[in-house]
Amino acid sequence: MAITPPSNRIWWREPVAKVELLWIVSGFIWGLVMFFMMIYWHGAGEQNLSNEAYRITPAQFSERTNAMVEKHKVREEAGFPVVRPPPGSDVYLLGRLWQWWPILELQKDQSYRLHISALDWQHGFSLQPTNINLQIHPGYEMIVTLTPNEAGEYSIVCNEFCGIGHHTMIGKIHVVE
Ligand SMILES: [Cu+2]
Repeated sequence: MAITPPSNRIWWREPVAKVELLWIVSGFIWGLVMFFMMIYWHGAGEQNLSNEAYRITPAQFSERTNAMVEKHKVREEAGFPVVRPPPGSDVYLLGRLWQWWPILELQKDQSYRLHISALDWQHGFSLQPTNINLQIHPGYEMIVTLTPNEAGEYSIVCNEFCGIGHHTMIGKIHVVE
């Protein structure tokens, strides 16, 4: 009981029992395994992206997105502009209540620098059906160098609860041959 002091006054200098030592050492080794697994899985798991993050104001980001849309818009789909930026270029996608804007049309096997940011508050970028997830904050842009390797229609789901219209916050990326 903590109410009475330990009988041995210098209680912290007891020898460590064998089982306890074994427990500490095996726990430590397992911790190391998990640590290096994180690094290994980053490369081998094809799931975590090597992304960059920079500060940007929502106004600046919105301006850049609008400029890209104006320049490379090819058509409209359900009121959303569909943008087909040239391969290798900087592509912008913004999250706001409650949409991912605009719709992107990318070419298979071409690389793009995809910038993603939020205009209002936190959103979650989740690319379906692949399992790619990014946390999107206002004030920062996430940049991912992306090379789509399969043609098709991808959905972007917001997976960070962002209010009453959260479940309607679905975007789209077309990957064409
Ligand atoms: Cu949301």
